[in-house]
Amino acid sequence: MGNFALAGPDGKEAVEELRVMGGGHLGPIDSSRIPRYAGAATFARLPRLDQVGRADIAVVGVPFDSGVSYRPGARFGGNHIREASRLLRPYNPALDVSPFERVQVADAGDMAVNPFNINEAIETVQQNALDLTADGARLVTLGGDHTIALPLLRAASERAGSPVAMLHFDAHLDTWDTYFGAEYTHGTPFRRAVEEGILDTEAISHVGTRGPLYGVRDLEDDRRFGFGIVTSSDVYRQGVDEVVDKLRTRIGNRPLYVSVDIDVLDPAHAPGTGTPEAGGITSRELLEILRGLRGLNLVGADVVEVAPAYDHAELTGVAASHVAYDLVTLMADTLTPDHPSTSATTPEDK
Ligand SMILES: [Mn+2]
Repeated sequence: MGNFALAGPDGKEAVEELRVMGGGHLGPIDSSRIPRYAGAATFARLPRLDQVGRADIAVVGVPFDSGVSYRPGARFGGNHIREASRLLRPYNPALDVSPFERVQVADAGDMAVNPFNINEAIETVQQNALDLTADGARLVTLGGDHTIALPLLRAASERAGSPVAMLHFDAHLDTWDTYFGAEYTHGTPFRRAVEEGILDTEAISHVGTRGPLYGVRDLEDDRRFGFGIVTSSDVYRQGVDEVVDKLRTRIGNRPLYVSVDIDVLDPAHAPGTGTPEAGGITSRELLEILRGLRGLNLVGADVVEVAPAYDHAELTGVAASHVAYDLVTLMADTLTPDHPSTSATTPEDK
């Protein structure tokens, strides 16, 4: 019998036999039996949502970049991240968690958003996010440009039943008011979110910001909205542990949304993005900060602004896929808090 990577004569049945199973959950395609580079890509080679019926965590793409102000191309980000995620393995040693065994994780495919009408696209993302979370699933969204964070936050706060805390990893504030008179763009989602009352302004922070602004007023406005700022320089000068302590103190046990604009990374780590800025954090620093969020009530997350046309050697795709993997792991851990650790190692021991 030939092993067909996706659809062969034996179709779905054959593929499901070739998946890693654990904890009663259908896991990734077994890469010891079907090479990692074979077949159509889903995130981490996980099953599609329609193959499992329901998921505890759904990874979903939003191929939309009509809100960008500089280089376009993030509409191709989701599939680029999926392609780069083929090398992810099922056990996350940094957190001592096998996320796909803890809970059912599945790839929900892409939302079909209108590229010619930003307002309609925002409505579609919001409605699709509500539909996907109606049964209690949590979303990790692959962008797409940062415009999509606004409807995703609306859905997250509706599901949480309250405004949500947010950690926003980005080179930029994304709290500007308008561009060319447009209110809904990739540089304005978090000002709109504050105006709409869907963020808990006691617990919102930017991490990794840097680069020139229009004026000091940008920072004054941002502070007035309630944002705390950990700049890229702060991460370098204070270090990951101090930064994590500050962030955790501010967030407490609130429902937390994490939005990762891949341009938070230095262009050396993530060249494939639309508005690159020199002097960014490293992918190691980003992953370490994320891992430091363990135990917080992560209700939703996105990884946005991956624009593969500017990528080299899949650098940006690999970074984004690992970020998404750690976000999935944190969420799986949050959803199974009483799960016994498989070893004596805890993050505190490191
Ligand atoms: Mn952004």
